[in-house]
Amino acid sequence: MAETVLVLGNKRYSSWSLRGYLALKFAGIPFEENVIPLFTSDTHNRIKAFAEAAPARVPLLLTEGQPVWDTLSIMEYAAEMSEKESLWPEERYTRAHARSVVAEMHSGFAALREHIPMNLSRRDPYTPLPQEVQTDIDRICRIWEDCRRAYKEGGPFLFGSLSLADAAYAPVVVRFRSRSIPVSPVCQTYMEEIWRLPAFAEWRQEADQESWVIDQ
Ligand SMILES: N[C@@H](CCC(=O)N[C@@H](CS)C(=O)NCC(=O)O)C(=O)O
Repeated sequence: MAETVLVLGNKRYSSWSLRGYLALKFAGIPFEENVIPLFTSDTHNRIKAFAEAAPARVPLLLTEGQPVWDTLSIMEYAAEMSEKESLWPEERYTRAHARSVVAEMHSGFAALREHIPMNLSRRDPYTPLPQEVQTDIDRICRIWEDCRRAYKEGGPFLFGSLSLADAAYAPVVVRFRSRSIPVSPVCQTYMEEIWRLPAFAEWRQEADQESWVIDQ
């Protein structure tokens, strides 16, 4: 097996996998991918076969002969191993702010997740939006707008230059786009920046080639 392997779910659907994948790509860490189809009768066993001690969830990183699981841990590992610039902002409070918005993504937005799962092959408007979904959308737009206002001098991403916060919110960009969610011009511009990222473009190309499609 290669030195570093990232076990992923289907690229069309696996939002957590996309976050882990972008974190490693942003960090410039070379890795092999192993894509496991989700929602099948042997998904559990196929993931478990990589690491009995880890939960049967993707993404799962195998490196240094050991498993690293849960996206936040994979992101932190990527940040520590980054061969390029830091994946967290340099300034201490800005770094804490970035960790806050990543943690909020990791533990929150249940309504958005439930009603608008990531699906890269879907393009149809969702109307009317349930109130709890609109509340999640409004909160995310507030986060993006606050970040863009505070850090716009540093570049086009949430914290100016590319950071793990952008990896965390990339699947939200897919969700908003797939269901034509109306957002402010600032949010729209940010979404376009994420859409154009070379690592994300590669992911989308591979997602398009996946033959296995589910209806969701
Ligand atoms: N908290 C975990 C969540 C990971 C997760 O739920 N992944 C989904 C795919 S996006 C999964 O592995 N599903 C497989 C299954 O439930 O059988 C993380 O942050 O990595």
